Amino acid sequence: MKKSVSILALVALPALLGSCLIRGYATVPTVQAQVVAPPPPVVVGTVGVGTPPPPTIVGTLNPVVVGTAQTYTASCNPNAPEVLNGIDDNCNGMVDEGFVGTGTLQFALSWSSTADLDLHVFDPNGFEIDYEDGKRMSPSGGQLDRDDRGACYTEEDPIITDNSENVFWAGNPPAGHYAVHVQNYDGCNSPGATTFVLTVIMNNEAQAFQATVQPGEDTEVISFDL
Ligand SMILES: [Ca+2]
Ligand SMILES: [Ca+2]
Ligand SMILES: [Ca+2]
Repeated sequence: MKKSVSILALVALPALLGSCLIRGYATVPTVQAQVVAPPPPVVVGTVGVGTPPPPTIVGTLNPVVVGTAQTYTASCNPNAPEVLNGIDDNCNGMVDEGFVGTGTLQFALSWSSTADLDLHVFDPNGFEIDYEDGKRMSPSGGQLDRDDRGACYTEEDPIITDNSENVFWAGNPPAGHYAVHVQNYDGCNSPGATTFVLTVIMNNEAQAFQATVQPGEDTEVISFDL
């Protein structure tokens, strides 16, 4: 009997509650929703705006003189115009900017005879950058963008003679060992030794070296590790 009562109570209770709930819903007042516009986004930084800073090599340039080269202090004047001559005329840590490529790492060669000197840069991967076709640009990003043939130029190969050559990395050069050679490819009416200046620039800081090279001679001038 108790079970019957309990069952009846279970059946009846939801009905009673349901009716209460239905009446309760009917009395709930209508809520007027208010749509509020979200606040405008706040710009915290300037990521992606403007020109990114140029890459900077982490490390110190400490070239080691391999042969008989001497350190060389080039004269310059901050008020002087930069001209194409393989020298940093205006003391801004870039050689011949506006005429040749500059960057995080730059090698500039200049000389004063009629000889045809050649700049050779060996990068850490063993790639030799020089004037030859297929060797002017290394897979690591180094590039020889100026070759000069001294007085050996011909009508078929009329290269203006400013006695300067240039190799540069616009981006970050690879870490490792670098070696720089200068070759006197042909004296071109200069039978004796030719004096040259090799300038190395890293992060706009230049170091220069002076040496001589005989016609037909190839001399390693400096090497260093980055
Ligand atoms: Ca300069
Ligand atoms: Ca110059
Ligand atoms: Ca040359």
